[in-house]
Amino acid sequence: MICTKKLILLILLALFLSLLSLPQSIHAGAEQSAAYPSMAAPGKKVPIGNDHYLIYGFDKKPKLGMVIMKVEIFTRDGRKDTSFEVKGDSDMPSMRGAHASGDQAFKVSKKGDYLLPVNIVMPGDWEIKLTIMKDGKVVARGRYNFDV
Ligand SMILES: [Cu+2]
Repeated sequence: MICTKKLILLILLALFLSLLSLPQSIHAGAEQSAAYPSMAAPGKKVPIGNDHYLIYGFDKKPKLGMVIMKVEIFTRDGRKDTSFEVKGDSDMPSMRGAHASGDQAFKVSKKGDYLLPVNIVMPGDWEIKLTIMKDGKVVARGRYNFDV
């Protein structure tokens, strides 16, 4: 008798725990996006803390194939600053992981631009997540969503 009761209790507990963990997995995607706030449009100033801002853009309007993403970082008074590390992660939100590039480091050009090739492999919704680091610490994150 006691054994059956314990078993029922265990099953109820397991059911309860599985219900608790369900909403977490559903919201995982939203939380991930929240960590990367949507940035102002290409060409607009995006603040990095109080003393810097960035402006990002592309070598052409993103379309199928390779596009080069360009990020410029400026001090508050408008001088270029190349002392940051910039990483980009491109993916399609509607099919997360299918074309995820993972975090890729931008390379600093002679002109002091941070550049990263982004491979747009199919039409649809795309997202590029930026991570800005200084001295090994994350100082800002942002994302840009667009359709191809
Ligand atoms: Cu896709």
